[in-house]
Amino acid sequence: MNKKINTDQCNPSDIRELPVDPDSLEKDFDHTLIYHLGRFLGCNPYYLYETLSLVIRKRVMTDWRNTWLQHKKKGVRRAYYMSLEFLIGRSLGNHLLNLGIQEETAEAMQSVTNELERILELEPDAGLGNGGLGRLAACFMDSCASLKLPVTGYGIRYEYGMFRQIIEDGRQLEEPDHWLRNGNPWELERPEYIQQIQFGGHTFHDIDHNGQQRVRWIETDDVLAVPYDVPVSGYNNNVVNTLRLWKATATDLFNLAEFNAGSYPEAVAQKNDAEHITMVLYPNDASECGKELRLRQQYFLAAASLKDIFRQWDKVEGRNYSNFAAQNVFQMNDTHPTIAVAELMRILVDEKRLSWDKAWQITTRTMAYTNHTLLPEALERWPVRLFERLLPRHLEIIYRINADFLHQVAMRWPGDVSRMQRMSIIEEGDQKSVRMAYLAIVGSFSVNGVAALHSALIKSGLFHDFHQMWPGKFNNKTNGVTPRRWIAHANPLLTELISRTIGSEWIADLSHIKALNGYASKKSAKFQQHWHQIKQQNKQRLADLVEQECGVKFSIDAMFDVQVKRIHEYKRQLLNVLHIIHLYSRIKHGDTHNWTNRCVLIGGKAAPGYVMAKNIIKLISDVANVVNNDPDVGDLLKVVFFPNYCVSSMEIIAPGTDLSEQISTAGKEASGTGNMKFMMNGAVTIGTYDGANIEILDAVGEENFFLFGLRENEVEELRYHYNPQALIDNEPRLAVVMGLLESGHFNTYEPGIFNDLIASLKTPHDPWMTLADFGSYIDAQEMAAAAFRDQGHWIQMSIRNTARSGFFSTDRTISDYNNEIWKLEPIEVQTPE
Ligand code: JNB
Repeated sequence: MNKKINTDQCNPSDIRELPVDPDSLEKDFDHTLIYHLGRFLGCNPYYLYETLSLVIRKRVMTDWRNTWLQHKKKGVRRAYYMSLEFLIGRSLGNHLLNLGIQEETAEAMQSVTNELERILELEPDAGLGNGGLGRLAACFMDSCASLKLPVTGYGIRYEYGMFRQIIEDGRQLEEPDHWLRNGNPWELERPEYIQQIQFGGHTFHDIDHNGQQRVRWIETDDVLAVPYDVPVSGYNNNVVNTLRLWKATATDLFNLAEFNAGSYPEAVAQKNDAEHITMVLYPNDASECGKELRLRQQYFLAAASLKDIFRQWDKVEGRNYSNFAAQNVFQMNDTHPTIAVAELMRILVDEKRLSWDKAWQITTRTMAYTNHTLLPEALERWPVRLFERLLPRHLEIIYRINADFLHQVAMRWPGDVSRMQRMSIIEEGDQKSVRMAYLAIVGSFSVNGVAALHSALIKSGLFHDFHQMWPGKFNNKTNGVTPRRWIAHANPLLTELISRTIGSEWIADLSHIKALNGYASKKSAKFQQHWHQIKQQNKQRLADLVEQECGVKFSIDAMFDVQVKRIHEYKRQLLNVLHIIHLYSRIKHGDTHNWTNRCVLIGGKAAPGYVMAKNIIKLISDVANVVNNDPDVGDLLKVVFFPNYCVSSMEIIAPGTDLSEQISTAGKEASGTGNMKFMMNGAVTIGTYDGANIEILDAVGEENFFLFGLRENEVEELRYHYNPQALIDNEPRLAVVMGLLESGHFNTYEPGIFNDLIASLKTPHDPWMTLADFGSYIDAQEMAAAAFRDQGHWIQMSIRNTARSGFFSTDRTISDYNNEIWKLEPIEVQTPE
């Protein structure tokens, strides 16, 4: 046999790097287009994108293979990032940047197009996530590769990603996102690593031939998990990590029983049931849906990934698990994959035949949990009844974990029955359920929040009892974003200016960006002029996109005021609308002395079942309509609701923004990451004292940030005597705005449609206390407007924001995870001669 066929014996030097000079790239492009795709230059341009992706994919193969060989060496400690969401966006442009072949590729493509950009835009976004949590996972993967850390991502290959948002008559409609319709050149199917996943059935307890208790999980309905690998290239370092995404399919035996009974179509139809598991991403951001299919997805991911890890472990180490915890660590992205705690116990106890205590030791030394939200509606609870039916063995295991845990609680706080009830993993009541966050905390050695305030609030509030019990488990890891995608790729003009000025080390190590600070003072007029010119060009690029998508003309001399994020009451898009109405009413009253022209852009998706969020979209659209079509308003104010906000639109939006709106009710936004993308691109923030805003404020100083609103403790204090009507009565500006809104001025032809929204603002029980911050928000907006009129000063603020964004790189975040939780060694990579 040819020994090269055996991948284990494949030497790194066996695989040659393919050449990346323009000439070779061009030849390979022509060759691939004709001989692989069977198409020619005049074809549908999508095929040009596909061809170029295949050509570039070949250029990552060698490094991918070499990285993999390093990871699987005996004794290498590895981490696994488990997430139901990876919001990757586009890949081609990102790989060109990381491989350092942007210019070569542009040159190679000259005969096809002199605008490589147009080809990159044909790639559909991989929208396998909702928002912050999913995009964070993608930024983390980028930083792990760039830091050479042996980290593998595990996720789900949804057939349909995040829905496409259509705005019709000001209302959101959802369209399915069949992103895989034309195939995906960035994935590699690996049927050789298929896993079989069990569901349902029942457990069978007996004694084995050694007289040991043994449990078998039998008569299950099984599905297959097929891995699809996606390469994650590091920046300029020859590392290519792997994101392994699982697709569900029917087992080969799926049809046997029915087939033999003669019902062939019914048997084949079962294949569908299996494939439903990975059909669609649940579009709920920060709210639980409680659907059975969702629990199936969660278990499917956890089980397939753990089996995959044990397959690799057993191959290298044999059936000896004494070093398992020393060499493996799982980071769970929120509670979504938390069933992995019970699954790991099941594998170790039932399949590998370890004692319960040994298995528990291993589990609680390998699992780590990140919390991403304090909102109570986002805390996952699964009915015990559902568990009984779907995962009967796991329910038994969870009961045992809970019994042992409650015993510990009882030892520490004897007789404290109410504490036992509060802390129990099983919630009693008419609908008994499993509290997944508690299972995650009990099963993990590390629990972290995603910004300083959020981590503090977890300890003092949400998980207070658990913090008392295990203070050492709790820690903070402030989020970040990758400067590769969010500056170097999204903002090539600024990238060129920065690198020309301070060198290009900042791309691999964003702490270097602080060298820009020196260019924010009076003496660097030339640099500031360049900075301004680039901002204007980026604003024009955004204005063109806005005109194309919304049919509204933005003038680049106006202040571009932007709020893009999921639509949610706690994020308070309504507060933004109240400010817009305030500006509109000032214009109508002729109160435009010392005016700053503004273009306000709001974008984001509402969960399809979240009625209030959908009403907010309708209100923004209707207000925009009135404002944009009122001849009294003209260029003083423009407003758009930007449809289908996604990763690739943020790549245009962030560089073109002047003012970044981060206006959540204090204590509600765990971190925010959009705030960091804007900051890096030189936008100034108007924001509350919430999430990572606090750390941004800390970095830039109050003179470079428009802070407003109640603090978290003030919000909580005010709840007891919140009186919105009194606020309206005592604040004429608010009275005018509410009057206009209630008059039906923005919904003349649909009277009453905003009554619920208005009522939500006026009730003393408004959890988001929007009106409480109105006055100070309007004041801060006026300060921002005044500051913008002094363009020289504004540019300096803009430069300082970028210059002080070093802390918000995911390279820093991941270094923190690694130093304090994962403890991995960067891998050695062979650099080719
Ligand atoms: C989320 C998120 C949280 C829970 C569910 C879905 N959270 C999504 C966001 C925070 C941001 C923060 C990012 C990254 O840490 O995206 O995480 O910057 O402040 O809001 C969820 C979904 C289904 C069930 C339960 C929870």
